[in-house]
Amino acid sequence: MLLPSTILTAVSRCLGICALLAALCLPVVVAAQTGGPGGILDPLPPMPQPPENPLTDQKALLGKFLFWEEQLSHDNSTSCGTCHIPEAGGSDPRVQQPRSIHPGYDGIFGNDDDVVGSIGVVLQACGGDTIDDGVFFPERQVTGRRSPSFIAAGYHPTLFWDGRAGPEFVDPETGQVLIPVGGALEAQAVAPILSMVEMGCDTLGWDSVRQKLIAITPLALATDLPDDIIDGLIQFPDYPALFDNAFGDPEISAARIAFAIASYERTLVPDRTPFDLFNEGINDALTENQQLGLLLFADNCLPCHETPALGDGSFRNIGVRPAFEDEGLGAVTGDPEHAGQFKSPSLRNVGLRAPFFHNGGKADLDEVLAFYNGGGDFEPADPLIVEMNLPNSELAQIKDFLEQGLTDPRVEFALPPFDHPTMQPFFVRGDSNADGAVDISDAIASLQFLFTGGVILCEDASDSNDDGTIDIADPVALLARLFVGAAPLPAPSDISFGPDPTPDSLACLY
Ligand code: HEC
Ligand code: HEC
Ligand SMILES: [Ca+2]
Ligand SMILES: [Ca+2]
Ligand SMILES: [Ca+2]
Ligand SMILES: [Ca+2]
Repeated sequence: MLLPSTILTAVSRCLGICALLAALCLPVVVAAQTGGPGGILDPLPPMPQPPENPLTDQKALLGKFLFWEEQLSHDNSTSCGTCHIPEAGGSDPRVQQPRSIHPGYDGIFGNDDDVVGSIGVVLQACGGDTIDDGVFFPERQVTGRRSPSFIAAGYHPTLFWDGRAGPEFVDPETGQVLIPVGGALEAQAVAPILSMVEMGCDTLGWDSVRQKLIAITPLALATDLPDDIIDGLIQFPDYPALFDNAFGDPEISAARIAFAIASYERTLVPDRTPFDLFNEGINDALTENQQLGLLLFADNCLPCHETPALGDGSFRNIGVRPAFEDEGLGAVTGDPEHAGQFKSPSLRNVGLRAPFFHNGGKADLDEVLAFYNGGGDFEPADPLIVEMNLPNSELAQIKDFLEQGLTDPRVEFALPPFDHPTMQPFFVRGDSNADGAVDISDAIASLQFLFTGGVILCEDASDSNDDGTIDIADPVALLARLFVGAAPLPAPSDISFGPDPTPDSLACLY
């Protein structure tokens, strides 16, 4: 078999720059022979679509509305997109927020098994009463795993870190199998909406979701609507009209919600990374350093990341944490062989997505590479995870390749088709100085804002009494809460982080 030109270029550059790396290049050439005609790997194909849900522009448009629809959560706070943002590599950017921590297996905050999860909803009865969950109450709950990317997820036959969604899609309302194979995106999409951690309340059913969608104005809470959404709203001002456009009649069902969201996700193909351009023969799309990183990646990482998506969706225990803490696939299949196995995800746009792994346990790519270099942190069951013992200079090259070479600029900068509305900012009422706590210093910041020209990032947070204006009554209300034991401030109160439920003209620049 003839070697593709690009890999020859890469190899010769490698040899040219550093003859010492020749030994390293050899196995890469072998790997390259298994690749496609364009270069090292086959180009990213169109996203697979099941025949039962063929992709149409109309369904994808509805899916885009639904994916970014905050009103799809029972408390109007959270859309799919709240936890899955393109600019964050398809994951949740709220990781600096201390409230994003889940206490992990031991239930105790502040130690090694803690997880960087995603902030969801307060555990709540659908009638409105909050429920003390003994962990997060009265705050919002946090998912027990890191939010993975929704972009390129459709290349995996099964979804979630533990593979519990797909390939079959069963209609949650009728129990009928609607898609026997290839329906992982559909199967996944119906889960968060009713989940009482992510978007739902304890007894939420599809009838309530349907009634709500019929009644609301689409994307009424979102701002900066992209052009296709604005055009869509002009033609189809409500959800029945959008469903009619997508499916031929206005009926709203769980299956149709799933079909539409999955269709939208299938339009998001992140195939304009520097790596893709290099693979197409544009040799300077990757810097020489990144090309060397690619060779090292091909040599060390391809067994599990060798698909055009750069993640083969196979399940492995690579030793991120002891398997008993989170059994991953093992808990889904009940097979002890699968204990601690998690899905090898697509690495496209991984540079935008820190922290890493199913527990968000590695803060950056340096930590991920140190992890692989040492052969895992805990006994990896997978024989392919072995000490690599690469020098730091080579780890830096792999990092450069991963971080720069795999980032699609349209994802990073939210350009079409990755453009999207802006979700409501979350804040804590009373927290004028935005340090996460509500105390006397907030009253001072609020007074400085009023009288000495101090700056406030989130005016809504300073509007302690939520009357839509900031004046002396706000620090007074805050001081009453702090020192006279007055009732909690209006939602999102000083004890619960969230969006402003009452519209006003105040700005919140988080
Ligand atoms: C509160 C945050 C949150 C919300 C809201 C949310 N997700 Fe997720 N999403 C997650 C987390 C966390 C996971 C991983 C869960 C696991 O693996 O157990 C996940 C997993 C996924 C995956 C699987 C990716 C893969 O490679 O396995 C997809 C796709 C996805 N979500 C899409 C959606 C859609 C569509 C919605 C809305 C209907 C949604 N998410 C709502 C946090 C969220
Ligand atoms: C034995 C298979 C295997 C090999 C070899 C392997 N990986 Fe992985 N990779 C995985 C699995 C499985 C996960 C998810 C593990 C988890 O979260 O528990 C993963 C996750 C990752 C992630 C985190 C992605 C995210 O979104 O959180 C990065 C980055 C990564 N791998 C890079 C690499 C690099 C670089 C190499 C080579 C040095 C490599 N991998 C080698 C299987 C592998
Ligand atoms: Ca813990
Ligand atoms: Ca504060
Ligand atoms: Ca006020
Ligand atoms: Ca308000």
